[in-house]
Amino acid sequence: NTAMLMSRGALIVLEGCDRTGKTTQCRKIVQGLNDSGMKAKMRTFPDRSTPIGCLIDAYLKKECEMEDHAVHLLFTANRWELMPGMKKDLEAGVTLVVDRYSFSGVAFSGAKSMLDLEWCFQPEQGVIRPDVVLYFDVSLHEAAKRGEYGSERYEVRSFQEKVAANYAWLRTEDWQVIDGSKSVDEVYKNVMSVVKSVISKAKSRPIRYLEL
Ligand code: Z5A
Repeated sequence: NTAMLMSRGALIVLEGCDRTGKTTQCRKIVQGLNDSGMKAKMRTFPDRSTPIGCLIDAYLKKECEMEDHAVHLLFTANRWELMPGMKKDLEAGVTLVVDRYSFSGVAFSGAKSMLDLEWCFQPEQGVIRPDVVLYFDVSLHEAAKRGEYGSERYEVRSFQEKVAANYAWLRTEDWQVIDGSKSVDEVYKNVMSVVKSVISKAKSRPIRYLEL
């Protein structure tokens, strides 16, 4: 019937500082939805598989240097290049579960002294607006216990503190704070109840776009 044809997938974004469990939960959510017969796919930003993504990968691994504004725009361009495919999926009824998105872009670049948060947000305007942002809250102290920070750029405690403050600046009514300090299974249970209600609400709502 027409209602079925028109129902779209939901855009579900997971955000948070390092080691808060985003990737673990993204995988579990997609698996859980697929197991219950729902169409869902995982997406990760940065997507290191595209030509722009290759430049970002080299930058994060400190294989090259790049000017702060320029690399910020590459992270954003990496989202824009994937927008047509994501829109197509949503329109085909596929729910997208996304590991980091525009908010990482603003929170991380904005933690650099030269970049202003509003400036960082400008080029993100017009990307598809998430139906929900699940913000994984874990104290930096707790997160650090999950393993030493790696060797990639930004994996430094003082930097992560600034990132956390920037996330607070970005928070809107689209956000749901998830207590990521609980066990993997408890977090999954809490997250899934939000995800299911968001998917059902998104079905009849048109796709919206991000604005400042
Ligand atoms: N970046 C940017 O600057 N601009 C942008 O636009 C975007 C990103 C999109 C690369 O990201 C960097 O790019 C990132 C932001 C910046 N910089 N940093 N730093 P990335 O996605 O490749 O970074 P990350 O390294 O994803 O992963 P992560 O954030 O560190 O981890 P996570 O996904 O949140 O957590 P996890 O991999 O699921 O789990 C981490 C560990 O904790 C692992 O050993 C798990 O087994 C364990 N874990 C997970 N859940 C639990 C619970 N509940 N309890 C105990 N232990 C747990």
